[in-house]
Amino acid sequence: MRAGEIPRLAGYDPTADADALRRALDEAGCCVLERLVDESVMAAIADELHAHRAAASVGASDFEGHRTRRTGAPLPRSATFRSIAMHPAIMAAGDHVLGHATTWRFSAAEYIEIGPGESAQRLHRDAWKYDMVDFPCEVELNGMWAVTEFVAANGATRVVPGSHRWPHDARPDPSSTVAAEMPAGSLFVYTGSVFHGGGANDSDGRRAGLSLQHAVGWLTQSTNQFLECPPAEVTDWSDDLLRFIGYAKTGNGLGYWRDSEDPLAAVHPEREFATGWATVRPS
Ligand SMILES: O=C(O)CCC(=O)C(=O)O
Ligand SMILES: [Fe+2]
Repeated sequence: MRAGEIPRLAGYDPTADADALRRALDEAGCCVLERLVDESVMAAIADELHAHRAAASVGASDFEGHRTRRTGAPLPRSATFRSIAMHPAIMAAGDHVLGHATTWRFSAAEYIEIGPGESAQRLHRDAWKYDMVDFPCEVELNGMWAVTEFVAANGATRVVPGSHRWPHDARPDPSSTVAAEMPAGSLFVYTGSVFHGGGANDSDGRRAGLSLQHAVGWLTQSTNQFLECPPAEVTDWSDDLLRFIGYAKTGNGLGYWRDSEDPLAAVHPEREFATGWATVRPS
């Protein structure tokens, strides 16, 4: 791993690559996992989401991009996305970066298409969304699936490897970024404290990616999962996925509902769940 470069793994083998992934996240705050899934998986997700893109937001702000289309809610809209939302590489990265919290969970995902002529997004830390609090720990583990190939010319995410260790008031120079270039089906994972931003698209094609956010269980999720994935519409989803998107208690007295009930009981009223909100984590 060289300073200033994005560490890379050829896919992710949980036995052989776990240490290298953890080292990459510690030292660079990011890693590219090349060809983690077949391109056809990405194509299937794009197909499922394209049905919704006509209504999606374009150019809502400078930050969101005036030539960038953002289609939300891939979890309820794409069964294929649901099948990779808990990919072992994501779980390993999240456990490493956010394992200090009682639980960490899915926060949001967005299908981002950067169109020709788009300029570079302002460099930022994703964790700034939390009122720019200077947290003493990592609070987010995020990612970007390459739906199309990502190259510098078409707007591959720009990143400053190692900037997760910079002080709170440090700001990068755009010339210090490198492009997270990767073939379709690859995943770029990065912590909420790494400076990055969407790249300028100087090509004549679209750059499509699926942006992922995950956060510790004690922070608000970016998108409201209980509105996007309401109980009556998720009865056939796995418990693991439901827990992962927020149907779970966490911390010491967070996430319960009504009479100290387990939120999963809202999806499955026919099943028995333990009640009580105190101390999920053994002391
Ligand atoms: O589109 C990209 O490459 C990055 C987008 C991003 O960082 C964001 O919207 O927070
Ligand atoms: Fe970002």
